[in-house]
Amino acid sequence: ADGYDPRAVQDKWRDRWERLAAHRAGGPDDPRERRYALDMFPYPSGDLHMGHAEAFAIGDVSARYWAQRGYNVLHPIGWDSFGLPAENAAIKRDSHPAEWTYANIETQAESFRRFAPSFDWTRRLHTSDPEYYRWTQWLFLRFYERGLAYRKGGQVNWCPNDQTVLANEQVVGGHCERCGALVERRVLTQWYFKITDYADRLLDDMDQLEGGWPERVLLMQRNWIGRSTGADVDFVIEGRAEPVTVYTTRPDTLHGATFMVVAADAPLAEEVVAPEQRAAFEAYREEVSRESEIERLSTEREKTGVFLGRYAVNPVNGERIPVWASDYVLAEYGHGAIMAVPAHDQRDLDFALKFGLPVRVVVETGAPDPAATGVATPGEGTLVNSGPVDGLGKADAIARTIELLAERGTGRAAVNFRLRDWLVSRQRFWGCPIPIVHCPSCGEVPVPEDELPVRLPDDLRGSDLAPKGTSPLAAAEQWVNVDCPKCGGAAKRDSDTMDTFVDSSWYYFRYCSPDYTDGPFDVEEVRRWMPVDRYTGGVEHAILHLLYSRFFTKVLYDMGLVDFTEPFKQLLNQGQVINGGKAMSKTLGNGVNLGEQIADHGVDVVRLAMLFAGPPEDDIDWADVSLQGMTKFLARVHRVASEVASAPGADPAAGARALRRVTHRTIEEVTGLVEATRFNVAIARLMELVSAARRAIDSGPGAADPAVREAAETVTVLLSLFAPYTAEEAWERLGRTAPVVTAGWPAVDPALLVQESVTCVVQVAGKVRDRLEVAPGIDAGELEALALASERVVEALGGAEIAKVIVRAPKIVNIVPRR
Ligand code: ANZ
Ligand code: ZN
Repeated sequence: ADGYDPRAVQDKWRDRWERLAAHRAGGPDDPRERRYALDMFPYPSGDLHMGHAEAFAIGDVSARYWAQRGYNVLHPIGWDSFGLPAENAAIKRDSHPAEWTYANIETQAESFRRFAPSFDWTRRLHTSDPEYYRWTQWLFLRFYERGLAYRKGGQVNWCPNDQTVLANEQVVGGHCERCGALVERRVLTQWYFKITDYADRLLDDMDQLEGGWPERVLLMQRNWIGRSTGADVDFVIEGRAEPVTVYTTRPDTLHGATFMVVAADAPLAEEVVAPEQRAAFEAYREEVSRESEIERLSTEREKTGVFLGRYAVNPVNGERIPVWASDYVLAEYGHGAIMAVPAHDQRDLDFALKFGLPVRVVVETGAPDPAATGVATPGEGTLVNSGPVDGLGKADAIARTIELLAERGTGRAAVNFRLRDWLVSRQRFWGCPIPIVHCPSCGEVPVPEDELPVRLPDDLRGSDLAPKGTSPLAAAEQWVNVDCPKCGGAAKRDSDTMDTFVDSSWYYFRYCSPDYTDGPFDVEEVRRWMPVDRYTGGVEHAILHLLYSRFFTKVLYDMGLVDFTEPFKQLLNQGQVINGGKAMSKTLGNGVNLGEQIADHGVDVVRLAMLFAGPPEDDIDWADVSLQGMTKFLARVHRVASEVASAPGADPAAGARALRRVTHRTIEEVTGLVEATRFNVAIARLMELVSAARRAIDSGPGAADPAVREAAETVTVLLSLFAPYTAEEAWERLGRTAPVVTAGWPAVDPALLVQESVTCVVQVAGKVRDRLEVAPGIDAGELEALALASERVVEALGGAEIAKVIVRAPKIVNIVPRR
């Protein structure tokens, strides 16, 4: 309607930006201060979708803002291109996973070009390129040398659908995070990264992230690491030489321990069970092995268990307590056994009431008797029935009990973590091969550095890749059989590949020197660019990816390769794009296609709508978004620029002062709002400035006024963060020859921010009689004179004599008449 079509100008500007290399990061000699704007790199699962568009629109605002502020900005892009979907697609299409992967990458790259985030395309990387995974393997070997990569046998999570193991982190509520299948437990030998060695540092270093990361993400990380403090207590088991150690957070309640529970699936249960109870125990254990993880962890479920026919001796009072096995105690936490204090722990109480075991209160909390109510009292109180700690409060009783245990050598203070080591091996093809050879005489032998990368074979396709329970690589004879690097004898390559979270744990280092061939990154370049100033991406990565990346950074620090311990100073989690109040899904049929939105409305309209819909952290309901409103706004900007275009440029100082004040206040405010990532409010301020410029053209000084040009130019530069194509077009209209992406951020004239007048209230005998507009710096004498000269004041006084004049410049004058 306004003769401006945001879609029409896209190709023209895209080509020009690319010719200009407008978004390329400066080299080592660039003297400007540096900023690193990082976006979570995409997985090439198809074309870009609405979620990508939102995340990358948000990330781009920071990058463009810093560039306009004169920083040397690094804003790279790449692909997280290993992973299962590519393999599944290859099986279905009888092709190689690379075909699907790289075709999708090209599709996404083309969509990105149109969507125009200010990427430095020269740094593009793909984690599935041998040039990249060579260094993933190199890092694996460094971890191996440091004892941080190791193999162990044990129970693992197994997805029966994807036919591969899963890390604990990839099991959500007992189901495979990817495909939703119910996860099984299997005993297998697998590779792990020893992230537990870093548990304390991963927690403590979070102090550095306070303020820069969302509070809830820090909380999620803390809970995931799950540091708990308490004591290890040794119980002698009758008829067994070794004592059994239990971990407890409440050593103060030791006198209330009335039985012990061992995890039914822990080797310990098998060891301690008495001969006459073995049959019952084995039947129970069989039952437990068929239960899913969800069932086991449910608190709703009735407790189950079996007596093991043994007694343990409480080290503080010599009391004999029965030893049971149950599924509510986990084999892999603490020592896989607990002392049960039913009065003060709900799980233990449920168990005691079910099996008729005694309940003894040892902490008087004032609440009713747990044995009668069925409700345990875990809170604070005074110790009773507890010998030497009677009368103490919880904290003192904990400290005293630990002292007593330590004196007798039957216990000690202890710390436990929920965090487990990171299981990194996967029995799938499309991932980074593990650079280890297994030799019958030498054992595990690292692949020599000069033989990296261990490349994936390119002749496996289709059904060669179908899940068989072992890696498809194990069946690739040519590939798997090698000479041992140490003894030269016949040996086999490790046929597992790495979890793709390994690939993504270090890609942001690689961006600093993507073509470097002497190591995973150029140490100097990383020193220059990192840590990342702002990392933008989805909250679904709040735990895993960020925890692993933090772990990698600390290992690199310990290796002396980097001089910082946290990779991301600031984290910005965008919300989701939903439709009609619900997440988009095939079943609901409420999906919105990004390509269609862009074809219908243009890139700028889609970007602006996403940024204007609310704060970046909030979900965007696409059903509530007004694309027409955004189109109209951009057309208004375009029209203002066009009308001003015909007017000659002149010194803005000569222009309408009121409009200039609005312009400069807008610059000031938008600067603060963008810094604080309140992009939606920043856009609202721009809309107000456009309205002010419109009014100045229509009913003010007109389009030829230099202040109107100043307003139009300001709008254009500020708008370039959000709607870059329209901004570029308007800038050209305004007669500027260099593109707006190189314009620089407008400077604020502080004189125009100063309030020019304030309202002074004039009272006579306490009643407001007049209001005067005065200069903020007016002196008391001048203000008194002005007030006394006011017609309304004279009228109110009615000739009365003045007793007193109280002046509080510049706001109040109070005149007191004589009575
Ligand atoms: C006695 C006790 C009394 C406990 C009481 C709690 C309250 P967090 O905080 O998660 O570390 N526990 C220890 N090992 C366990 C295992 N393998 N499986 C299930 N539960 C286990 O929890 C530590 C508490 O969880 C420990 O403290 C223990 O129960 C239980 F009034 O010991 B407590
Ligand atoms: Zn050998």
